[in-house]
Amino acid sequence: MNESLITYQLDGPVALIGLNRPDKRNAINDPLIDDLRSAVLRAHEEADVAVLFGHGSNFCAGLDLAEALARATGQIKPPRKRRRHNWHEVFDLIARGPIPFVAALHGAVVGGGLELATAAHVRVGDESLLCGLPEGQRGIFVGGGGTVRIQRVVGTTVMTDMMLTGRLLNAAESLQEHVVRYLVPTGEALNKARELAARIAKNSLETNWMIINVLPRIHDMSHDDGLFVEQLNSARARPPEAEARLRDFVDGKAEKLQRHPA
Ligand code: 1HE
Repeated sequence: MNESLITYQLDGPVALIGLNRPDKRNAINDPLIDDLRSAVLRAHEEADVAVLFGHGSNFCAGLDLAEALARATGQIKPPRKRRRHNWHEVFDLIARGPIPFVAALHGAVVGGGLELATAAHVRVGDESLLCGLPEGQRGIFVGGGGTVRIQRVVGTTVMTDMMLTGRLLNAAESLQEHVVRYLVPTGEALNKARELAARIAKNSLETNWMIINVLPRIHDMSHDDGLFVEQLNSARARPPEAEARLRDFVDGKAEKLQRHPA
């Protein structure tokens, strides 16, 4: 893995994955997507939760427009064999893999950056946040799953407006439109994301898997199919881990539920 484009660090059960191209505002080019893929697969192997963040003053400026131009003008030749990793594949590894992802967002989260962010399961933003979909201004279209994921998060009305008018969402609007669930002071998003990741890591890994893999699929099913699939998965949540956790509660050894600050 090219350590300069993606940083990777393991902090107990939590993998910290950082986009590390701050001079280009973490714009996503082919080498970065390849390195991101490697980091995500590594996290799948060795972590229970991952945190995704951006180095520098922005989370991610989206598609590398210079690389896109070079490709459009034939300066970058398409590979003879398709080697380039597809954004859909990599973002699906995040969204539908074995472990939850928490995204720490700040500064620009635009275009493909917003598509990447919405592949994560829990999103934290700070007050510097600015979310946008400037594809219309660049003469291109979303290609990292945004029509599916961003539309689901913010709804058709908001996404259509963002794309047609170029409207940017500030931090408060990003919270209102569910782009983020947590809003913290500038500079605090990564700390908050790590705190949430540590909390998520205490859950049953099996239940975490079901939350991130079963919920989105049931969302797309009919009422009847959804209940059926819920029943199957409910029956999966069996011993030994469930038994141990249930026994801890019955024996008074389990942590009591407590309110955490939002
Ligand atoms: C870039 C990119 C980029 C910055 N590709 N190089 N994305 C966009 O349309 C967003 C374009 N970027 C911006 O609007 C601004 O850069 C920001 C608002 C994100 C940040 O502004 P600022 O003032 O902090 O930085 P800057 O001076 O504009 O940029 C610093 C450098 O990063 C500069 O390069 P330099 O060599 O002149 O220093 C910029 O060219 C470079 N840079 N953003 C390439 N995106 C699969 S479909 C997905 C479709 C999309 O993602 S569309 C959205 C594209």
